[in-house]
Amino acid sequence: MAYRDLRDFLRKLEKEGELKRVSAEVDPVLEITEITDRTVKAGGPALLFENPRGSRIPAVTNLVGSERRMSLALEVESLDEIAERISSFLDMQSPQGILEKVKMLPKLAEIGSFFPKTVRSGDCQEVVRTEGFSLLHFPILKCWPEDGGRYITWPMVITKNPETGKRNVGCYRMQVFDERTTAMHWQTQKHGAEHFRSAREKNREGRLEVAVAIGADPATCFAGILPVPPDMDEFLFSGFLRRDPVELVKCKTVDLEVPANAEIVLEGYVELGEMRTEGPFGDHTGFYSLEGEYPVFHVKCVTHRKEPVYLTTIVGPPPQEDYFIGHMIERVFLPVMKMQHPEIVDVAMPAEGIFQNLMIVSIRKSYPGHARKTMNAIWSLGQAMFTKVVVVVDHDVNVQDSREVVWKALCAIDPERDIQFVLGPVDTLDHAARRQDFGSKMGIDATRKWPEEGYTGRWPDEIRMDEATKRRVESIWSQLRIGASPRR
Ligand SMILES: Cc1cc2nc3c(=O)[nH]c(=O)nc-3n(C[C@H](O)[C@H](O)[C@H](O)COP(=O)(O)O)c2cc1C
Ligand SMILES: [Mn+2]
Repeated sequence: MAYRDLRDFLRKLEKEGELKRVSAEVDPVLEITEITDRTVKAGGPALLFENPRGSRIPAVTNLVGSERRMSLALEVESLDEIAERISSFLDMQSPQGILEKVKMLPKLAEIGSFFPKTVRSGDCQEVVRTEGFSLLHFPILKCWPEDGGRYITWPMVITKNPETGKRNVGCYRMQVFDERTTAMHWQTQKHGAEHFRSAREKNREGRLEVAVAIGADPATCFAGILPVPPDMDEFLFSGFLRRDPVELVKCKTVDLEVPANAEIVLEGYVELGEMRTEGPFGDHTGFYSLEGEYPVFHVKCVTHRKEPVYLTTIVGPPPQEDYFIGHMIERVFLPVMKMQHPEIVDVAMPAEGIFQNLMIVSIRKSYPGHARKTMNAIWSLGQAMFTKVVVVVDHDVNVQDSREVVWKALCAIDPERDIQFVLGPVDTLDHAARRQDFGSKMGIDATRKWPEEGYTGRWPDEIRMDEATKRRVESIWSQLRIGASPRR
């Protein structure tokens, strides 16, 4: 059974010993960050701050900041289960006979059942305020000392593509300017930014309607973060993840729909001719992203549940909660990558690589130059385009083990020969790039080199003891009186 809403999931976490209530008064300015940062890094529980200073609304952090909670969020034993579900859909062949067609029906019906569903009313509209509301009533965090202000960090920002009318959901941080306005941190290549630009092209004086939902069942909350192709509804994907459609209600003042089970909704618009300085913000790179010019979101209506809970997350020096979300995305999208590029065996994005800096890919190499083909594939694959360093290794390297990768990859390269530079779009948050949004990327071909690739030597075997010797030593180990056998 899918979680009904955020509180349903919180109840589950509490039952599992995965939620701590903090009743002491703590400050959303810096203190909640420091507490949360320590808790994530210690592998600790989700936190429900019941008395954030200056607000009557409780705040939740570290909701899915561990593998266990991520599995609970998606109601699986391990993330591989979701990958298998995806594979089973991707594997569907065109049916040969009537029997096969009939067999396929349940699967097709299942796909159909994931589409979001519009319902007449939703808990997120228990309270509707078009007057007398203030963003300052919510326990919105100022995360790090040099931050430009308070930031909403886990919103689902909903807009419609002005060309196609298709919905987009994105998680873009929002700096609170005052009671009714925030920044809208649409990074250049993101779908929200595309909507903004295409609306502005039509009419510089116009507005783009925006709805922002905060807090819902976990799979719905992931909608904003999932890197799905443009014009594909993120809520459809959330429906797939939760195995139950996302229910949506019409907003009160804008022509958009929001998850009916959301805790809090902000309705309003972005003025297409208006930009304002946003930042700095202590970002997931572990550094501050500096001030920049971004659109401004004007809130004209706030709706919420009767006693709303405010969901937020911290980004900063890794690992943070976003590492676990990114890792989930990596596992879930692996089958999709494999379908397009069947040589891919596994991929890993270690926490220190902050997603955009490092991707390690293992491949089953079957032709000369295959590793370089894979790098180019990564750089053309949605948001993986940002990957600053792609390391391609052979299929027998365990990419999930960074030590093994450092050892084997560095042994396998002749740097001048095996490193390739390309120019292209880079992440807006990359402070080292020569220009914002534009710079170089590097691919390292750390696979065994073939004669067909110009390698004239003989590639050595990796050292492994033979099995007979291992068995013999095991059998006499205790007689040797060395101590417990260090198993390999
Ligand atoms: C906690 C968190 C905060 C994020 N903040 C931003 C942000 O401020 N701006 C941005 O463009 N992307 C941000 N992202 C990344 C986007 O949510 C992500 O790239 C998403 O896929 C964008 O959706 P889109 O492809 O529909 O544009 C954030 C991600 C997380 C997990
Ligand atoms: Mn999108």
